[in-house]
Amino acid sequence: MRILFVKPNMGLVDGRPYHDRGRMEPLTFAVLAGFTPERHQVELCDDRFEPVPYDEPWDVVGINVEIYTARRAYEIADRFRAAGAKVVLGGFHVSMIPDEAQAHADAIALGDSDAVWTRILDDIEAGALRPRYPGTPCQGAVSGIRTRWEIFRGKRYLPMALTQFGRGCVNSCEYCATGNLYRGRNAHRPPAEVAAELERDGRTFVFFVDDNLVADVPAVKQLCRELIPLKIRWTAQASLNFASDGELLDLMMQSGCQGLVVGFESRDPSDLRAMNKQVNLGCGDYDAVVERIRASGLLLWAAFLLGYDHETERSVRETVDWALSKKFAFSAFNILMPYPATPFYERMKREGRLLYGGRWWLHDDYRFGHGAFAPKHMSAEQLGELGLWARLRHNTVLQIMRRATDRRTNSKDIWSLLTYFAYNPLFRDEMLKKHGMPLGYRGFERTRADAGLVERARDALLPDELSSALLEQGRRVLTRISRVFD
Ligand code: B12
Ligand code: SF4
Repeated sequence: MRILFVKPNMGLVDGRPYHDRGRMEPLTFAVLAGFTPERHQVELCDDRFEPVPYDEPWDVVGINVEIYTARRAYEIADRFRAAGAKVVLGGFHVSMIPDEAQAHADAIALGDSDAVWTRILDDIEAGALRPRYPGTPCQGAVSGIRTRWEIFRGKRYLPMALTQFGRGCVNSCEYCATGNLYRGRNAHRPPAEVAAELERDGRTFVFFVDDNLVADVPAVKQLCRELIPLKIRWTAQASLNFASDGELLDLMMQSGCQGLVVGFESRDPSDLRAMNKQVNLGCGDYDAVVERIRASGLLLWAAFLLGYDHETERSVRETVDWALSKKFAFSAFNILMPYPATPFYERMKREGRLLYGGRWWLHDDYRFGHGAFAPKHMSAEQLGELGLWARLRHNTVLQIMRRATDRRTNSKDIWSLLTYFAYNPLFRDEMLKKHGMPLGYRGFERTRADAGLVERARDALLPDELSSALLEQGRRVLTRISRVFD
């Protein structure tokens, strides 16, 4: 059979497809390709930068659906179904609220779908496709993965290989889709298998996409031991408790860890409690934890969640000032969003605080970066604007330069400095570009993003030409460095 995988875009910016220059390989499809029997022909279309081949004859179209891409995913699904292909939808959003996706698909796959994917293909061949395929539960070991990165050949992504060690998370934060889908469970691949795969493919800069790499500390220590001989560089997402284990931190550094995305989320203990973020509450004073991490030299990507019930305009400003004082390499100031089927979503529903009829991700009037529930001490509009303000304040030219001077982390060596300068302008540009974007394409061909807001924001920042020049320079050098390692 001819199978097409589609990674949908989010929407249109000023009437044209949003073009994300910071896009990463869609790992999902390298994993599913590995579970596709050899007799089938597999192709990938990344809607984020390629035209969708509607006119070609496909037997099966498999589309990944996340909350921000759901509208676009359904548009694509509907067109392929009208043309006669069997459309299968899967991904986080489908797993959280299956009934919505079912209306746009011949079949949906729920949860981890590795082995299930092979069965779906067999059933299509046998003319016995069922509407719904429950995935494998996240228990025991994750086995059988053979990541086929070759499906990305000829396509342009950031120069890093995505892979996954473990799935799920042992925590259950109120707002998080992962915590709810996996219900506090975590399972991982055999560490030696992951290392062998990276070695075989010669991947030298790796991003472990695990929601929380340190969910199983003994396992990740073993992974680090397996990675040491490979002499690669890697990054990952990890919960803050990694910093309390000296042996873990040492092993991470020895095995090539360059930096971590870490969720600080809030500096207010009451809000951390409301989030059910026990893991952060148990880490003690943030200043002391950050000092410990800084001493190791890791680049930190600090993530904050704005909008919990004690949040005020003032607390947002204080959070940004605190982040700046820590000179984090990167910071993400995400606004709290009600993801369906999470306890936070249900609470907002009970309290009558959901906006856009509770289905913001499909609503004509919703725009990327805007709030979708009524916060306690501000309006949803204010929350969106404060989020944008926080990102801008962290990324003015002065602040980017000032943070770069941290000799213990951001400029501790040439690699760190180049990474810092390659990615800061890139993320800044992308963040501005997509703010205010409508989701999906249909009906928005001529809609502009929040032009006024974004233009004002741009004026407050580094001139575009300079940021692009820095970016290109950084990219070129990084590419050269990665060639040396290859
Ligand atoms: C890596 C990652 C990113 C990367 C991007 C990766 C990329 N290639 O572009 C970065 C950091 C840039 C990112 C950004 C964002 N992300 Co993100 N991301 C992830 C993360 C951590 C891993 C994704 C991954 O590669 N998983 C590994 C693969 C193998 O697993 P998988 O995709 O789940 O696929 C399996 C099954 O779901 C299923 N499946 C999936 N698709 C399909 C399709 C078919 C046909 C079939 C049969 C099966 C199937 O089979 C696969 C194998 O078992 C997930 C969390 C997670 N655990 O998945 C969040 C996650 C997907 N992101 C999320 C969000 C919200 C975002 C952002 C909006 C964050 C923000 N505020 O800006 C942005 C926007 C992304 C966008 N769409 O443009 C949410 C989505 C929530 C939801 N309900 O949909 C998640 C679930 C995180 C969370 N806990 O809330 N993200
Ligand atoms: S620690 Fe992170 S991945 Fe785990 S449940 Fe909380 S927010 Fe989700």
